[in-house]
Amino acid sequence: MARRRLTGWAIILVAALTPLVVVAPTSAAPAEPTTRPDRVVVGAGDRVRVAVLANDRVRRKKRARVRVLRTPPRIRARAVKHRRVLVRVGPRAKPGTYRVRYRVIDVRGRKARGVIRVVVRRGVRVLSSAIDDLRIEPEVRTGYDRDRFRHWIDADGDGCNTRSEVLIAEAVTPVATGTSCPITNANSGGGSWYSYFDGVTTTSPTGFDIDHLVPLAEAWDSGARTWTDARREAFANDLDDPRTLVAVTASSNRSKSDRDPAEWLPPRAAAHCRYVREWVAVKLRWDLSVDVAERDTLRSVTDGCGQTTIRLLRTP
Ligand SMILES: [Ca+2]
Ligand SMILES: [Ca+2]
Repeated sequence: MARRRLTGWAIILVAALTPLVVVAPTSAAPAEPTTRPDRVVVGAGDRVRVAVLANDRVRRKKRARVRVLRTPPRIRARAVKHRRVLVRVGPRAKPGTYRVRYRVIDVRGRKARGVIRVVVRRGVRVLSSAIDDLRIEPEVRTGYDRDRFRHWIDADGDGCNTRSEVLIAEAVTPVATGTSCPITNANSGGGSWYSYFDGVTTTSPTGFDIDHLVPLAEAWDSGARTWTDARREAFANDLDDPRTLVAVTASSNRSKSDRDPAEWLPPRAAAHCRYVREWVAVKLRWDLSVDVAERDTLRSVTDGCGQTTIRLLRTP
């Protein structure tokens, strides 16, 4: 008890000797609400959610309100949850830049105005809208045979087959050009290649496969079984869209086999967004369907990819 009383006296003594310090109020008024300069790239018919409140120091910002003030013709916009504006681009919107004006009101009633610049481009689709465009159909493997897709042809007769053409196109270090095809399994032509599935670089093409991003069997299941032989050949040797065929390590190609994204994704997590973008682009290009599990995986990966678009390059 005596010890506790002594401690009490010590505290009073220290307090008395401590000079009075004037502390500036730390609870300064929270910063004004700030909107962020936003620019989104979209295609006609797209929907995109845009976060509009940049200042995360606005108190209890969860209750800040957003109100859309004005939208240009062919663009619709409204405030949605989590201080976002849902922008819907009309299917007939022409390429160009449109401005959506809005206002943010924080819990103290203070206001800030902002603008979303909506850049409409031809042949572009927001990835989430592109996934919604995919037809859902049950997949049928009946009758599949890899030989039903004639592949590794030399369509332009220059002595390089499709496999070599892809290696030449994708070489990180360009291959030496010559009169005959410089790429064979024994001769790399001086090129080097990067496999984005697993982050491996090589100067030897023997360790690399040319992957049909949408595997031949998956293409068969999701629509190619009804195609002509000529269309299947065009798909299997597609050099007009660099996403259909991709040079990757043989080990990653073989671990993938004929699986779709619900069953297999590249071992490198940083590659998932690119993989899904390209998968969706190839399926749309060739008018192939998806199954439900595949569509769900495409959506869930896309949720982690931010605002992202794909270029549409449909077959004639
Ligand atoms: Ca050729
Ligand atoms: Ca599938």
